[in-house]
Amino acid sequence: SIVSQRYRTAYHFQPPKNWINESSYYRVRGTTSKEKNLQHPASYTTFINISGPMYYNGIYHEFYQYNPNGSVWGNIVWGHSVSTDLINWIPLETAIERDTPSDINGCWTGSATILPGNRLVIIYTGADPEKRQVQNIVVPKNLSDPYLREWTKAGNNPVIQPVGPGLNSGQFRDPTTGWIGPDGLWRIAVGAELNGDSAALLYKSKDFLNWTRVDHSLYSSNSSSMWECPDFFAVLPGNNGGLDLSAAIPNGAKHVLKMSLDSCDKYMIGVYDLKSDIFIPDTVLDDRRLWSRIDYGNFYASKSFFDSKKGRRIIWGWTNETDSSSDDVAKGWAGIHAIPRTIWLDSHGKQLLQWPVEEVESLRGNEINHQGLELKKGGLFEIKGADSFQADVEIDFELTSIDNADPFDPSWLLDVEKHCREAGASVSGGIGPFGLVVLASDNMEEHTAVHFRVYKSEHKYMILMCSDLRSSSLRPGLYTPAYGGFFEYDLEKEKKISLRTLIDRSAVESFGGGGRVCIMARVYPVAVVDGSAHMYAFNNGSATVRVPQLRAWSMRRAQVNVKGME
Ligand code: DQQ
Repeated sequence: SIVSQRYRTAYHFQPPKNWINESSYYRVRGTTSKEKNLQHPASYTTFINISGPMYYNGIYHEFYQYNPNGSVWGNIVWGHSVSTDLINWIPLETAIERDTPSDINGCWTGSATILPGNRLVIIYTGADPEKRQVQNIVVPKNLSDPYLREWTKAGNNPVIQPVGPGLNSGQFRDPTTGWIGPDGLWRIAVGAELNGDSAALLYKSKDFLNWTRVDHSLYSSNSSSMWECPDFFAVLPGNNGGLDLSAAIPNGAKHVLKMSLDSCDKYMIGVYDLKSDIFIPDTVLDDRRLWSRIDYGNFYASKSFFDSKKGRRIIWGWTNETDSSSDDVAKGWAGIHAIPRTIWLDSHGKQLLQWPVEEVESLRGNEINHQGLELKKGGLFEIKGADSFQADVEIDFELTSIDNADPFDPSWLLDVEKHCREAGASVSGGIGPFGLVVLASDNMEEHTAVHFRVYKSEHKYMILMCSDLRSSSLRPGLYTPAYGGFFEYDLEKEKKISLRTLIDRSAVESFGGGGRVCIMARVYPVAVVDGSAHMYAFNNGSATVRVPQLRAWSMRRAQVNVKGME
């Protein structure tokens, strides 16, 4: 149908047509997936989060969770696609099916680990006949198949049972990639509820098959009761090269613990103490609303992996639909994955930075380039010539003075979305808002704004970045928040604030301040049609802002899970 074509993304990872996501709605709308399912006949499948991403023998693998035979969340198995460039994907047959007692009620999230001798193993969560969550192993059946289509389950599955005092057997899932300790033993962490706290439980093994639980957690917190999809990896401050967890971690490295909760992915930076085998965060904030986020928009259950081809760490998240369930039926598909991002630690060791993998630039065509623009208060510069539905835009904003910055109020950090609603794109401030308006109709009735504001805190500057969806569509019944995040910025040293936005029909994925704040969003414009949308750089702040460089490209369509002739 028309609806399905106009919102279907052109270069984000998504399932083949007629596959649908069901589990998203209870996150954003407060309805249960069950309620949603009751509204529809059982004739479509469920597309959920990423599992076990990896690079192995020249091929990138992306596994994902889906329900092959029904509209009810459940029956989860692993779909599988492969790629040589992380952008174009070939769909393959299901990799892990529900066919043993230890996964009969679902093959849930897991991770891949490359063992010495280039041996490959995946550990994943299964739901057993009693719906207890257990951890299972699969290995490739035939290593001479470059795509690794078939997988063999270990005879001793489940390799980890949900046993031990205080452990909730229904909240015990999503094992991490393994890392090797100085004693030569493998470790993994598993997300769990332990005595009512959220925990990353720690397990050890010699051979990746026989596991023992370590008597303490890698880390736990009483600020919530469960973490999904924990991710644990090492990073070197200021070095955008990734580290391989299957090798010894160099001195000076820090560790990151990522966890999924509250509909978003949060992280802590700290030190992994090898002696006591625990993760010690640099700062512990009791109020989890203040924890740093991988992405401040629609992005959940991400997984990272070490890419030995290019020596980088890549993180990947899942983005659900935010239109209505009947729209999903009309579209015949739902759910996408964000563009894979290189992830690394800034030189102060305080904040993760992310950037779309360079391969996405291979889709760029038709470069638009402007230099030396000046945006006075109320200034609006139309960016013409690029495909406004499929574009990659990079803008540098340069402040002419930082004296006008309004004072920062730390209480905004508790609810940044509220602040973005109050400090919208048309509300003038000292410095900012300035930024980008995309998918705008002729009269601006419909538009999505991505913008910055600069605030002065005691000894530093705080930059607010918002991705405001409130006017993104004239259609009712959509989830249209004003997403937002803050980052610290040394404006005395660096006068430029960069914005990069990937526009992909119903996706607007933005990277502020060189990847300090990332915001993934879904939009469903209706007034603009192909060729009719406008794109602008704007400034509504009192202080003039310069744009030393603005580049935009039209983005070609990628081959994403295209079956046969589509
Ligand atoms: N969904 C999976 C779990 C994971 C959650 C089940 C995250 O393994 O914790 O489909 O979306």
